[in-house]
Amino acid sequence: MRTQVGIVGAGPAGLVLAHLLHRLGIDSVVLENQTREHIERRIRAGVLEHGTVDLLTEIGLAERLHKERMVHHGLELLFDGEGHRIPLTELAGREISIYGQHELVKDLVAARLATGRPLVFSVSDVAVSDRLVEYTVDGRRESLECDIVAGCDGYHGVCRPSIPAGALQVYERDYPYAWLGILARTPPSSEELIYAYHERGFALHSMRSPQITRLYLQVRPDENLDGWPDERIWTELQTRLSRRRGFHLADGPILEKGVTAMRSFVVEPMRFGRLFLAGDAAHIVPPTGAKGLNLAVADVAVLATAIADFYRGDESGLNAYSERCLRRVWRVQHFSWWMTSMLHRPPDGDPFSHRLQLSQLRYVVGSTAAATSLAENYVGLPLDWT
Ligand code: RFL
Ligand code: PHB
Repeated sequence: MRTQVGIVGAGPAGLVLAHLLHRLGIDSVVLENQTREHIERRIRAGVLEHGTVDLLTEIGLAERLHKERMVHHGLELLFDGEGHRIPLTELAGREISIYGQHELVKDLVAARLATGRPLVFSVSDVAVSDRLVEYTVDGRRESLECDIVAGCDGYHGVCRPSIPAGALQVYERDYPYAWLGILARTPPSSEELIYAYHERGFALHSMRSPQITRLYLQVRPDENLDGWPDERIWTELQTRLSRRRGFHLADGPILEKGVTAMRSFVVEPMRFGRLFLAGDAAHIVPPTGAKGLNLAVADVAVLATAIADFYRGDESGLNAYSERCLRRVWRVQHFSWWMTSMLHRPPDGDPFSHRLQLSQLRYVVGSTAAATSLAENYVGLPLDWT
């Protein structure tokens, strides 16, 4: 089989890239190692930047998103028992949207299938070289020749490891904590997201819809879910989200539970020959800034334009791809690391760090300049930001 662009991975990066290319008249084949059901049920991100929504709208993929999203104009920082609202839209001129990543993936899969172009699920033993992707499907070994391979297969994918060691520089940082996340059938207890700094650890109140709440707790990196029966989760959330005046966290049946590791990770360059890495395959941010999905979309917006130029005989976009993406990647890395460090309790409970964190939080909520900086990064810098 032959195609112009072989796309490995049907997450947000791979599927949005496939659409952008289709609109530019460029053919692609998308290969995914999971089933359609699996990727459409996988609970992950929830916050879409304004620029991400604009791009999806421009390419006709946002019809259901506009009907079902929850538009937010602010968020709350909670510490010392008091909540402080950061008015995002007032400070940064843009809003954010709450829309589950799995809902977006459903929309993207449906739109891809409607084009009639290949999206192959349940592939296995994927092997990637410069311009060739080999894989097994239904017991058959297949070869896909391409001009370009897009490695959109996430952090645990095969594309990045297929690049010879030594060709990539790796930058990474692990954090001494993780997030225990739950999805609960109960209406959100607040209209906006609440990021809470508490002496027992960070907690986050988020949501997916007027009926579904998404909540997170800072836990140890090796935390075992068996030690967290539902009752303990609710008690801990109540404690960390409590405040001096008037707040009640509504509980309800827990629909999903999971522990997510926290990591900052970047490889440079995001390219090896004609293999281009995009999204989580090239970089991971801790979830505190709500940036991973948005960064994946920003990468493929740059890649699609560069590929279109390539087919017009101009390789300069492909040559500049990595550098252009990495500028945004590092800005977002810094923001995500900063939010993470400000809001999580170090495991040793170091009192010096505690005082620095409180001081930083008071500064952010007390200074319009500091709050504006948070707001500008949180709602997302423009897609063409360099
Ligand atoms: P994905 O979504 O991991 O997609 C990669 C796809 O590749 C497939 N795959 C393979 N396919 C073929 N062959 C192979 N060998 C393959 N190996 C893997 C996988 O099955 C998958 O379908 O990467 P992509 O597209 O780069 O998208 C990145 C985002 O998914 C990720 O950054 C976000 O989910 C991160 N994230 C958040 N991002 C936000 O922008 N806002 C948020 O609010 C937010 N919250 C979060 C998050 C991630 C979380 N977890 C669970 C990691 C909250 C959490 C808890
Ligand atoms: C989510 O709703 O899953 C979510 C929201 C904000 C974050 C991370 C995750 O920073």
